[in-house]
Amino acid sequence: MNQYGKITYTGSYLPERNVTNEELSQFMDTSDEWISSRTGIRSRHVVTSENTSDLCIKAAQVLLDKSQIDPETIDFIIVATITPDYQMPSVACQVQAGIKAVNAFAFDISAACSGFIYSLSIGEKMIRGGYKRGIILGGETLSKALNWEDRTSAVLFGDGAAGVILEAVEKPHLLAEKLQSDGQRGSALTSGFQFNESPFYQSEGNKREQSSSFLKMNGREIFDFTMNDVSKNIQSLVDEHDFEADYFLLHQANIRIIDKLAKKLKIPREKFLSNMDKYGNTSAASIPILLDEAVNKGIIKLDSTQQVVLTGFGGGLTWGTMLLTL
Ligand code: B82
Repeated sequence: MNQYGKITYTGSYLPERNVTNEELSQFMDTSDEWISSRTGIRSRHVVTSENTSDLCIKAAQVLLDKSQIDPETIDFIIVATITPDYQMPSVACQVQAGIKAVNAFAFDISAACSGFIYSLSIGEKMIRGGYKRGIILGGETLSKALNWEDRTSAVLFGDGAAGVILEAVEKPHLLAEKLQSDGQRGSALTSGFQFNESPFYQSEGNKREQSSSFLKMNGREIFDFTMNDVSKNIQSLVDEHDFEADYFLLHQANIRIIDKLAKKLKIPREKFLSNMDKYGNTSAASIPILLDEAVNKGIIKLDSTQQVVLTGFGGGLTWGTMLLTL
């Protein structure tokens, strides 16, 4: 018999330390007015001693506590992140060890702010292929990737982790998806250049490239990308499937992106959930944090027939939309 993936639980973990715009303005030339009027962000959580794996293990532990699932029954763990502790082992393998999911296989996905959408898509295919149960997480510590002397980018991001348990059921819940990438525009949003310190490596660029190990973004270019490519992606998928969405959960980068996309798609703004005021842009973690918050508030009900659109967009460039029924 065919089987499909269904989201059965959501969970999240935010590091304790909360930093307001006001606090940033004490050591950067910025202000609450400047940041909140341009971005909708008022505060963000940042790590003071934890790394991405710590946040992800805590989010996974929340999922296990809520569901009372035995970690030995988890078949796979996928973590979407662009700020892993190490290149190797993966954060997903660290989570496996942390929660003692001894029977799982585990790997990370690198697709920036689309990472959770890509990972959920992959996880759902795993279940269609026969696996029964997986944990899909998005987790980031962007605070370690930022140039804290750059007031235009450092104020935008925050740390956090969240995710879902995905389980096999008989009916499809992921109804349709459209994932896209455009590597040609990769330079619009970059982070974490790894330079080569081998004695054989002679590039002049090696030193200059050091500056670009920080997160760098061309705000105008990626903003235009959301208005052109991301809006078309959502519109075409929704039209193709005559989808009547109750809610839209988009990557939380900037309140103006949400406002303008709602207008462009001619969809009531109230259908777009947002929480970047409290968390800033948490990259791959933003959609699952938003989803968990909506579930905890009772706005989204996991055992309903609600129809939900999830859309991620970010570095790569990568973007993608999923149509779900809950
Ligand atoms: S901005 O271009 O500087 N701008 C327009 C909204 C402010 C007046 C800007 C800012 Br500030 C913050 C984010 C963006 C943006 O477009 N972000 C993204 C776009 C596509 C994909 C990912 C992101 C992201 O920030 O994660 C623009």
